[in-house]
Amino acid sequence: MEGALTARDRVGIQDFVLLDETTEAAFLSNLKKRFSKDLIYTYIGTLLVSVNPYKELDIYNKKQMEVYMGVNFFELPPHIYALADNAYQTMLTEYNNHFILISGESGAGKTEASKKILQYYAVTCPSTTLLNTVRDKMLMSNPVLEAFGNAKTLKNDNSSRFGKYMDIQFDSQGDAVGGHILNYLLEKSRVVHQNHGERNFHIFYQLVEGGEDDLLHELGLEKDAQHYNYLTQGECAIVSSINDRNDWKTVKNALQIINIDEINTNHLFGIVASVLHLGNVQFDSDSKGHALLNNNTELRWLLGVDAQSLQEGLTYRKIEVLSPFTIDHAIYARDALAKAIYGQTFTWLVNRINESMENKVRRRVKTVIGLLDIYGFEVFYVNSFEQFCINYCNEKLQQLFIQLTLKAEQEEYEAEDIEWEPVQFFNNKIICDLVEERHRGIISILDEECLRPGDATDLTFLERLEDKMGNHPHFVTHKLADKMTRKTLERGDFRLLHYAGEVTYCVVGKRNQNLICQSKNAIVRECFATVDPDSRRRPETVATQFKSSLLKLTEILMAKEAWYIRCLKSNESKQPGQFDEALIRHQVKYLGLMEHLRVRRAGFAYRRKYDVFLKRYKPLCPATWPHWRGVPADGVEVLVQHLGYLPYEYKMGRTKIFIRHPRTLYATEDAYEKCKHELATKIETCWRGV
Ligand code: AD9
Ligand code: MG
Repeated sequence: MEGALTARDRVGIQDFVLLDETTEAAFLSNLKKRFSKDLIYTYIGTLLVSVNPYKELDIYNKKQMEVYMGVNFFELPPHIYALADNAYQTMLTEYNNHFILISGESGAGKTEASKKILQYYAVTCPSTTLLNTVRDKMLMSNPVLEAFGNAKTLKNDNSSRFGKYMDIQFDSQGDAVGGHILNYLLEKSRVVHQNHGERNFHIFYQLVEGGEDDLLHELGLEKDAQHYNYLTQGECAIVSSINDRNDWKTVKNALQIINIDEINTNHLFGIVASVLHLGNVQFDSDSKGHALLNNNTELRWLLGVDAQSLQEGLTYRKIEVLSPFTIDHAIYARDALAKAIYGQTFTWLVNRINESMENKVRRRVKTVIGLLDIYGFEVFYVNSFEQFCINYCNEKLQQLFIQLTLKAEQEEYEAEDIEWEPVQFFNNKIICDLVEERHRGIISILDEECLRPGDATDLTFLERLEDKMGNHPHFVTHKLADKMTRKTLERGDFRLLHYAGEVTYCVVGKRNQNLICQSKNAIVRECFATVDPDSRRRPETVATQFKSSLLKLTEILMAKEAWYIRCLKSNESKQPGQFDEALIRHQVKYLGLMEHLRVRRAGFAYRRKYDVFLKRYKPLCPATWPHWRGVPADGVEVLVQHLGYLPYEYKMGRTKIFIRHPRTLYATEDAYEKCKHELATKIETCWRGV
């Protein structure tokens, strides 16, 4: 009977914590019910689950933002604005730093989510003209970085090929006054090579398709992507979901807003054009097998570089005397140069963006909210060094999530003597260790092989891996493949059983990519400023640099209060309205959502130190106001009794009160807000005395 349907039946439950049963089937059925009504957001406590709708929903606008401003989390339907607002309000009341970790596999909706959060702060934070200028710059950093750092892959038409952590800086009044970006390992190999069905970075197509005739003429470019080797390998220069011409206009406008002047803008496009010209440089071999440039004309477009030395750089190796390259070497040098130029330009852009977003209002930055949007876990038919780094990064973030939620939560209950039914979960630390452990992990072995003079090859690397890791439960080589997974493996491959699924990595070339920083080619070497200037120390490989940067990132994040958005990909074919149950079940599993739900249900959503809780809420009870003379824990007990908390709703730990459901705290907070105005003067007097 239609009329008898409750809201719960129609739109599902908006917080999984309130589900009648915590089975995977009940979880998926709730998610599916909501998705079919275009309700893509659902909570697990304060964690936000988001399912990619693959269609524009009319829920992201100023009106919606205003609805969510300052409203308690659970009073309105789940929304990304609610999470953004709650992080902001908590920052204001507790004067602490926060970060929002957005995770999920490639194409799940992380980048879209991070943009929506940034828009929310840009629109809803108090503003002045000067502040608005900074906010415009923060917003406009997105189209620029996406043009240079995103590309079409088989998984996502706008896939992030770099990791991004952005701090939004606030002053003591909660005004957004500045921003700062840290970027992580750009997938530079894409500049020179794309797999079938994939593209190079968007900016190349935007320039060629959208660039004004004068500009293209000046840069010696054809108005046709098909003309360029670096743009045609994937055989999909034109993509129906992408409008390169419009995007070109957006990017040019955005460059202006982030203060890149005309001269620098011209230089920037000059470099993009140079990379395309470089890709078209071809080599012939002479009678001795040495490489010769066969097309000299393209070199004149390589701006600012002396053609003679470039020619030598591309065809000769500098040892004591110049020694000629073979064609393979020459192509390698050409591609390495293209990647280096592009990589350096990307770093330069991030630096310029940071300068433009600097806090210039001379108000001290009091707190920050960090937004983390990285490349998602991905598995392709052929997976190489890039996928290894990307998936390792995802593994680290999963580990951080586990540490901050499942593990820390359970340890805290133990430390606080709170009765508790432990929840089992898979801890992926074992896989992180396999990759990064000092002296024993894959990266250490890769380092040793890269820096070992003489006879190291891709296959000796694989042999050393087999020796060291042979028995590891998450590592498989072709020798062990049949036994463990019954799937065969090529001789040059190894397989890792990641938290999110198994990935077969192709070893060939893994060492080469690391060796670029040791290149004998003077120009290539110059472009790699990361090589240690102190030549007595051995240079760091790309993998080791990446490992260190992730370690630093973890430290940055661990010092802040965390909020989580777990993005789920609804289907592989990027279709609106399709809920691929098997695909979603797999993600729910590996993201640990069921475990998170169990911990949340069995546990307590909020906890506060006794003194902090008492200090804030003591005006609500005559016995604790204006001063409580005993120990804070006793004061809190008296206070919550007075407020009518039921025994089930809270527990008293050693140093903190634990509150089971956010509603209880929100009711208390509402009462506090009401009485605050009446007591404003009294509170002030009292706090002065504390
Ligand atoms: V990757 O790891 O960078 O490859 P993301 O960042 O997780 O990936 P992205 O945010 O780029 O995925 O989303 C992929 C596409 O899904 C977008 O280009 C949109 O077309 C679509 N999408 C994602 N989220 C939403 C949404 N909230 N509303 C509508 C969305 N469409
Ligand atoms: Mg992305």
